[in-house]
This record gives sequence, structure tokens and C-alpha cells, in this order.
Amino acid sequence: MYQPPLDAAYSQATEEELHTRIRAAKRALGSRIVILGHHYQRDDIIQYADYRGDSYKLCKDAQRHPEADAIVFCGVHFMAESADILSADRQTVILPNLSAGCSMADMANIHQVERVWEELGQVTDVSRIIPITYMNSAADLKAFVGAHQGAVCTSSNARKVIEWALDRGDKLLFFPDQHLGRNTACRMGFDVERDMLVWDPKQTLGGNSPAKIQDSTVLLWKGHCSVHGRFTLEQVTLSRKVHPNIHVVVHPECTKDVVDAADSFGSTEFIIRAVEAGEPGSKWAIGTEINLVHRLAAENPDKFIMCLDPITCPCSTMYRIHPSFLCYVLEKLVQGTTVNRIDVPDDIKRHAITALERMIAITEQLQSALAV
Ligand code: CIZ
Repeated sequence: MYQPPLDAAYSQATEEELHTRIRAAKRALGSRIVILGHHYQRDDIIQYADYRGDSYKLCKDAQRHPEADAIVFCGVHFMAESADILSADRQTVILPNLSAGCSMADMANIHQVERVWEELGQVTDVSRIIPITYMNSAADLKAFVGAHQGAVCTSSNARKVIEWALDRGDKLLFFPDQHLGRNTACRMGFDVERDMLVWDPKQTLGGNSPAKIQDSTVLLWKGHCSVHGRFTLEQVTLSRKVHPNIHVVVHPECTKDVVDAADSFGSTEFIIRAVEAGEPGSKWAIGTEINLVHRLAAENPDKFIMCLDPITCPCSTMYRIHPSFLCYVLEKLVQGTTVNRIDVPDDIKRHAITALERMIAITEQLQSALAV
């Protein structure tokens, strides 16, 4: 989405001035707003978050605040859409910078997915395919999935959602991140060559033969995360050579060779829990977004924590939430104006909520099973 440039009151304000103004606006708004900060946000923003978390946890946190008129989501576009779908109708969701998108989410759009579904129908029985979309996808893809017996998943519940789907169908169409789908399916015993294929939406039948499609169980959309795609097997090997006994933990959006070589892998919440539970003096090489790695290092001074990639690169779209944008949306709210509202149309919301609620039901069953 297009974010018009901010006027001089914001773009030319000093950092110090912006922080003073953000604090004043937040104080003035009190419980009328709740500010959500994704783990990948810079510290300059996280310091104002009422909640920090992954996209799923933050949507759940916001639901605990029915009294708030506005939910200010410091994250990216698909996250604000999900919060809008799951929040009360009277609440507005605000994304401080409208151009904060997700390049992976943009790798699958509704026109492509509908065309792929039609193509699949020419070679196999689509009523036996369950579509699963990663949380990192636009609301209309979540609606597609909801309308076709599928569900949303996140990196923390992908396995459970895939198991659920395979109880209901014979195949999965998993989009947009091939790596999360592949890494999860491999851990479930599926074989990359025998059971999976990669679907390139730019090619007829995704670049596959009808026989391969009929024989495969896990159809992986050709999408990826540019940040997690930077981590390599060589970095894992080097970190172990330089720091013997280092524990390598990576995100499942990394490529399979990196995930296979790591000591453990999981969602941002998993990585945080793993590091926090580590022994004092333990060493950690982490393969995820750099703001989270730096925060973990600052908050766990008793451990050695480094990013697996020496030439670190932040998620450039997350980085678009600069304090000037947070200041802008908060001050406008103080003045009685809502700017940068993310409002998912009702026809999309109707089916997207089905897909999200299926995921929530599957996840909550998982949590209660773990608690037993
Ligand atoms: O679900 C999220 O928030 C993302 C993008 C990753 C994760 O593992 O938390």
C-alpha cells in the first residue's frame, strides 16, 4: 500500500522530540488504544508496545482489550489485517506505515491461487486438497482457504495444522512459504522427492507433470522469506568451528539444509523460550531477524548470543515503522482523526475468520494436550 510522505512536523522532528511526543500521545490516549509490537520491530518502537509477540499471539493479546477503540499494530500489513479480522467490529486497527508489507506474502496473490486451483482441478480431485496458508498472507488468501475447507497456520502450529488437514484430505496446497511447508512435512516423515513438489505459479501446472501432481501429497508454493533465505549451511559450520559447543537455533522459514544442520528450529516464540531457558554461559547462534537477535542478546547478558549471518540485514519492511510514523498515528488519534486504518472488507472477513478460527481451535487443542 502507498504511504503518503509525512509532513515536516514528523519528518523533520528530532528523535528526542518524537519520543517525547509519542510518550505524551500514548499517555493522553490511555486505555483507548493498545499498541502491539512484533518481535522484529526495532527497540525504538518496541519500547512503546503494550504487548510484544508473534503475529498470532499479538492478535490474541488485542482480543483481551475490548475497551480499546484502536489497535495500533507495529508490524506489517498482513498482521494488521489479521488483527482487524479477529477484533471487535467497533475497534479500528491502525498500521503506522502503510507501506510496511511482507515480500513473502506478496509472492502469492488471490488471482494466482484461484488459477492454480483451477489448474489442479484439471488433473486431480480438488475436493481432496486442503489449502493451508501461512499467517504471512493477504486476507483474501485466508478467505480463499476458509471457503475451501482449509486453515491458516503460523510457524508455531504448522505441524498440527498439517496433521489436521491430512485427516480431512489427501493433499495439501501450502502457500506462500515453501520452506515452512517443507521443513514441517519432513519432520512428519514425508520425503522431499517422493511426497512433495514445488509449484511455480508462473508456469503451467506449476512446472509439474500431471503424474507428479497426482503422486504428491504436499504441494509447496514457490515463495520464500528474503531475510531467512540469507542463512546458509556454511554459516552454521563456521559458527560451530569458531565457537565450539554453540547451540544453533533457526527459524523454519530458513532453507532445509540450514534447518537440518541446526540443533533446533522453531517460531520466534520458540527461539525466545529456548534462549531464555539456556544455561548461564551457554552460546547461541540464531537464524532469524536481527532486531530480535539483538534484543535477546541485551536481555540475556549471561549468555553469548550472535546472529548466524555476520552481514546482518534487518527485515526492511518491518523497519518502515519508524518512530515518526508511530508519532503521526497517535497524535492524529489524540486530535480525533483515525489515519492508516486497515479495514478488511466484510465479504473477505467472513471466510478469513473461518480459516483463522480453525487455526485457533487446532492450536488451543494442542496447548491443552501439552498441558495434560
Ligand atoms: O508469525 C509471525 O509473527 C512470524 C512472522 C514469525 C514467527 O515465527 O513468529
